[in-house]
Amino acid sequence: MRKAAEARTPEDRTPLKLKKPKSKAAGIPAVTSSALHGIKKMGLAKTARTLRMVNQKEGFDCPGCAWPDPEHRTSFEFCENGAKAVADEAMKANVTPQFFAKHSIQELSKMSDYQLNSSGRIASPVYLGKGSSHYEAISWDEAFEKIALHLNATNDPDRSVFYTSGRTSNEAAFLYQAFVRAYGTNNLPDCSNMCHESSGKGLGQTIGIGKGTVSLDDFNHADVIMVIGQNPGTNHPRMLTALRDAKERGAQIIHVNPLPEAGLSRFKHPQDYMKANMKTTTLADLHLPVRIGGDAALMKGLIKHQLRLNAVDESFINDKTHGFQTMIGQLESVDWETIEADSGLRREQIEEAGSLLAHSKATIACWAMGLTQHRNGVAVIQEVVNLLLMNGHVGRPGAGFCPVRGHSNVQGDRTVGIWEAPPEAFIERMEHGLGFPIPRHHGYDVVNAIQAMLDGLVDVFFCMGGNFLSAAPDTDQTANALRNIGLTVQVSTKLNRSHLITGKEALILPCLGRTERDVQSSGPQFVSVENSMGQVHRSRGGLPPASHDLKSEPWIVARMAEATLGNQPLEWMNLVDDYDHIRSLMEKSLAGFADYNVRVRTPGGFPLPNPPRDSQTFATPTGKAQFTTHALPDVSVGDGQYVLMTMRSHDQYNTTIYGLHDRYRGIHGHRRVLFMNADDMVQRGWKTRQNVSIMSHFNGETRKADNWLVVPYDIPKQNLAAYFPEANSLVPLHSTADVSNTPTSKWIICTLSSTPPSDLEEE
Ligand SMILES: Nc1nc2c(c(=O)[nH]1)N[C@H]1C(S)=C(S)[C@@H](COP(=O)(O)OP(=O)(O)OC[C@H]3O[C@@H](n4cnc5c(=O)[nH]c(N)nc54)[C@H](O)[C@@H]3O)O[C@H]1N2
Ligand SMILES: Nc1nc2c(c(=O)[nH]1)N[C@H]1C(S)=C(S)[C@@H](COP(=O)(O)OP(=O)(O)OC[C@H]3O[C@@H](n4cnc5c(=O)[nH]c(N)nc54)[C@H](O)[C@@H]3O)O[C@H]1N2
Ligand SMILES: [Mo]
Repeated sequence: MRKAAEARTPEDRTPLKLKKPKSKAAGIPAVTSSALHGIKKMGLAKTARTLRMVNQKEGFDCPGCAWPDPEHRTSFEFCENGAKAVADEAMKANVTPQFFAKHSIQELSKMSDYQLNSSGRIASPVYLGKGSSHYEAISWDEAFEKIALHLNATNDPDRSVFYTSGRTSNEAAFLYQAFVRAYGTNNLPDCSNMCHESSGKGLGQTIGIGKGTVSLDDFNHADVIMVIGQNPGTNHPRMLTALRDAKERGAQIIHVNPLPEAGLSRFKHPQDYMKANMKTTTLADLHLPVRIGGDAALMKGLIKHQLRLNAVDESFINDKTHGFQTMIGQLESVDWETIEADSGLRREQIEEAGSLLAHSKATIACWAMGLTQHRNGVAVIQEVVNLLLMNGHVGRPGAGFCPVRGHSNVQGDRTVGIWEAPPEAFIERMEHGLGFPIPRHHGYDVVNAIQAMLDGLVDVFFCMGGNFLSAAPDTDQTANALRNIGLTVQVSTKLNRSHLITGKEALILPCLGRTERDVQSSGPQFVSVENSMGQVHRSRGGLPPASHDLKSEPWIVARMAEATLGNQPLEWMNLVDDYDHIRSLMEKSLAGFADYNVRVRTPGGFPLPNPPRDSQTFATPTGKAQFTTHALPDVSVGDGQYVLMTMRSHDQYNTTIYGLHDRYRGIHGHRRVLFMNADDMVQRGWKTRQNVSIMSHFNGETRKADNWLVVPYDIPKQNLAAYFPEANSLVPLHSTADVSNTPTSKWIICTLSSTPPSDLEEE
């Protein structure tokens, strides 16, 4: 019989070692760390061979992040964390049916996320039967028969849900959404719902496109670059090179972050060591240690200061925008006292930044999860839009919006149709290209999908990559949701907790990774991806597959489609014989993809149309860029309460844990730490390593997680930080951003106790 598996990551047993947080990013430790990671996992020769293929025009796209590649690449165009991502994928395929015979689901669930991932690549398809405690080998044919049986058991296609994580190529994602829509539903939640959905919605409503407007070259022409709520030293290390180059050309950088993230203080390009250049560059000219959630107030302050300095581009505002007067009218009712209290910053600090902005001829605003994962995620991004629009900083060299995407193809997936709520024009074009009708009613996003599962409305849950259980909010609730399902299917490369908390039956279908050769019946294939700046380009894996039994994602989709729908309404297997066939269908079905098969073959790829960037045109209802007016959010925190944000360490890729160190923040050997302001600790009488329980509070409900070690840190008072995914059990399912419905992973109201209170039983 199957015994209940642990949904939450087990508590760390390794000791916590503390060092002084770093004020400098990269450098020799980064070079050795990436080399060591590779060598430990792949061996020396393979490491050298593999890393030379990353991000080259004829190589594969780094599965790390979505930061674009420069025109002039070095032969080592990767970073420390990209190297970790590549080495992680290049591990041996030790997760075999024998491995599963040895370890029950329950036993595996006692392993840490780090141990699960370290088990290696998944070697062949496996199946978990009803009530069974172990996965067993299954053939690909039988696996697809099972999936088809479940999908065809109902005549309501909306009882099936199809998730996508953001590594999936354009070809796989396009084919997948075509199948899902042919099957009859728009239930296509994706990781974007938990990530940059607020950016997509915020920008879509105001500038008419849900994407950024800058290209990499704009960084060479910017006067001021704002980096807001983002930790590039860890999560987008190659961005530091762009920032360094911009600095050397005279740009100034403003860093808005509750934490003094190392990458933005001093930076040394790791590859400079090879040239014996020992110079470091100070990146941020100004660090604004905003309180968690205080960015909206800060933006209002910056706009106020610009107005006072008369830094306003009147002709741009008159010709190209709408709503300016209403926006500044509302601003009059916001006083500096409130701005200071809400942002946690002094007026002089804000004015200093405002003056830099007022003198800038070209400003770029970059941001990531520090803005999007808030209740007002959409509104705060629209305040950033207000700030830049008032000086016309869009659609001219060196200026614009730069939401820095996470997963390496999350933007491309959305472009090609992974979208639970596609607009009518998108559907019409897709219908025309595909040649069959597409359902109009919108599907579930991530949070609504979990609720639907809890409500017993879902029979089949298919995941194209990712780790839904651990990435989603409210781990215990999400686990209950998944256990409620008939069949869960995971297309994966590595073992994770979503393989252990499953529906009544479960399948794991192992796939090729980005780095591996993909050969179909017509011969070797390449795929395409879109980077954070809308450039579409090729990616071709070069390594032999980790196991002979791995299939490509497009092939898996085509076989599932064929098993479920037969040869209707598309000839699925014919499409994957040669990925050019998929791309031909994309040419007809998507705006901006004309001549895809030709243009994708040009070295470096091609940019998708971006009307704000290309011609300062804005596809909004008014035909103009839209200023918006928002009241300040309530950011008050009660006595004895704190706001917790969840974030990434330097040694993880989302839920994949590469190691137990967060080098730049001085944390070693242990992940269950709670970063806390030293004065707040003194007030509670707590010392470093105090063991505490965290209780989160939302709508009268309490969630609790025990055994966190407190670490004093340079973080505003009443603010706390802990790592994702350990802290996800504290994120309430329905605490989401307005409009985007993104979980508020950076705004969790908490209390702390040094001994677990007895009246709250752990669930
Ligand atoms: N190595 C590595 N690379 C990655 C990833 C990874 O896990 N590892 N993940 C990828 C993915 S999917 C994504 S989305 C990106 C994520 O990239 P980031 O958004 O940089 O990731 P987070 O660790 O969530 O960090 C958010 C930052 O926001 C700050 N912050 C928190 N709350 C606030 C706030 O209220 N206001 C402001 N101004 N700042 C705040 C935090 O201090 C932190 O510096 O990285 C991508 N790249
Ligand atoms: N509390 C909290 N929660 C968060 C966040 C946060 O900041 N705080 N961040 C959110 C964000 S920004 C995101 S993007 C999500 C991430 O959510 P997901 O994308 O669902 O999670 P990942 O951890 O990136 O998924 C890792 C798994 O993907 C599989 N994988 C890796 N490469 C491939 C591949 O090429 N193909 C396939 N099929 N599978 C592959 C491996 O099996 C691996 O275990 O998490 C969100 N959750
Ligand atoms: Mo993300």
